[in-house]
Amino acid sequence: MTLTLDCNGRPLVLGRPCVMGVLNITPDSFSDGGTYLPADAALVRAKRMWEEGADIIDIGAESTRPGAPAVTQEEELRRLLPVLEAVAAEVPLPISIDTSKAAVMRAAWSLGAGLMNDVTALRADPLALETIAGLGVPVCLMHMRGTPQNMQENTHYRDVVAEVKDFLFERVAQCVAAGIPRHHLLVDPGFGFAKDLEANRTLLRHLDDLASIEVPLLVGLSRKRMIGELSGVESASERVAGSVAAALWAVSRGACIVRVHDVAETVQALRVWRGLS
Ligand code: HH2
Repeated sequence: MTLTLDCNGRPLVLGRPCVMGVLNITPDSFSDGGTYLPADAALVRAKRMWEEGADIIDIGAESTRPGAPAVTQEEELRRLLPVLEAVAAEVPLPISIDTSKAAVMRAAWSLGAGLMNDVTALRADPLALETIAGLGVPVCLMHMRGTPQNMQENTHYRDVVAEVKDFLFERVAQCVAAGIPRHHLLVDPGFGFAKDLEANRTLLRHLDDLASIEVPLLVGLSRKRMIGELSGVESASERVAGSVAAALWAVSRGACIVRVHDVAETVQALRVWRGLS
């Protein structure tokens, strides 16, 4: 049976691998910081991703790259709300919000956002669990240790696959206990979040082990440092082909949604991959 997520009235059909287009409205994101900070540029980018075949757009107003400074709630809302309002009015796709703050989740929901993407798996804000349960909005729970400020000091694992799986199992159980329906949940191993190249590779090789959580899997590999390390390409914006290769690897091992900066290239690759499978 095909699972359809109701994202605030906009359906996200998970019957085939879906493409989540990244829209960073930050001055400091690792690969596109500053580019889409002006609201008009962000809207143009969102429309473009829709035309290119994205299934959902993920808007982030706070960078989570290693070492990125935390952003206040006021600043996050100031960046996010005008862009979200414009995108929700002009692009019919479901909209995800990359945030860890309950107040941002609530404000975004009231403007039409339909999925919350929390890199802290609803642990950073003590009100986040009850906010998600109360709104009835789907949520993506991601694995990370520490915070973006200190996570790369904490990359040693005894068994990274078991640890990430146990963490996600436990967060899913906590969400269900708090009243969030299981069919509103997505999980993400968090590539590059408190993980070095070896940990990322091990997780990718064993991605299908995470199927036992029985919650759809989202992965974000696009342009990340590991793509640079594996390909030898220094500049993040030039890691497109490597990112597409990694996305195909991930969907062939069970990922339902790939979070990407390069929508057209990923959509084309996935169409060919599906046509051949
Ligand atoms: N990666 C980033 C941000 N949010 N969310 C999920 N669920 N999974 C990810 O892998 C993930 C994420 C980092 O990428 P990006 O948004 O491009 O950079 P920055 O955090 O610097 O804005």
